[in-house]
Amino acid sequence: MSYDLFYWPGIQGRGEFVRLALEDAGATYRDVAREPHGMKEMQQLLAQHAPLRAVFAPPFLRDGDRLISQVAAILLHLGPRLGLAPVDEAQSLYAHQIQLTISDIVNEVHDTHHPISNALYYEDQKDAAKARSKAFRTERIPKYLKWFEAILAENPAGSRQLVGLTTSYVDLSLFQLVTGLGYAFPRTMKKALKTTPRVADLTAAIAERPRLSAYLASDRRVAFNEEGIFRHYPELDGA
Ligand SMILES: N[C@@H](CCC(=O)N[C@@H](CS)C(=O)NCC(=O)O)C(=O)O
Repeated sequence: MSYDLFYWPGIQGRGEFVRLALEDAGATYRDVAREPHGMKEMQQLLAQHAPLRAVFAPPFLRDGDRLISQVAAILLHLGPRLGLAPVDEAQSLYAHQIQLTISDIVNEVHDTHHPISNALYYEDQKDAAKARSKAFRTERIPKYLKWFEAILAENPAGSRQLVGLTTSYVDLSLFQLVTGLGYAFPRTMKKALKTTPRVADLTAAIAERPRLSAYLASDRRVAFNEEGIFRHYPELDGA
């Protein structure tokens, strides 16, 4: 079984949440847009509107004749197939809810550097970005992190995973979220993680998973940069 992942080359972006699941499971997959002529293939798929195959934006996944977009939907599809999802139906839905919440905060992260429009440069919306980031740092990061911390604390099976007994795709996504926030807002996150030790421990443990640590050290893992979702602008971190 091989999957085709479609995502913009040169950034981790939202595609990375999918990539981490594929890599952790040791799945065979093509990262199509990183291949020669792959961008053309991606653009052609974006332009089609066939029933059950219309996608609005990358990332999207091709699995046989299925085309699936939206990170949370892609992971809902992939999770059980990769052995990275709870088997129980209620837990599976709960994992999906958590993943959708991660999509929500990812949108908020994006809006810290592009609060007005994607069509404008960061430099053209810097004042709004500073105001937006201040609220994000002081209100939203603590609220989200405390929510994840409480879920971990209250998991009856222990705080090594968000849902159920074993690691699932949401744990990998929480790792990516916390790592990305640590890149973008290092001052804020250094303080915040002191008050959410379970989130910090989970993030560290995920990075040690054998296939994932090999991936993170490989050149398949694009470095964080100022083109992606998680961007480091010191002025937005209250510096
Ligand atoms: N909610 C979607 C967001 C997808 C999205 O915004 N993709 C970005 C790249 S990370 C994009 O290419 N957007 C184009 C657009 O919105 O016009 C998801 O989680 O997959």
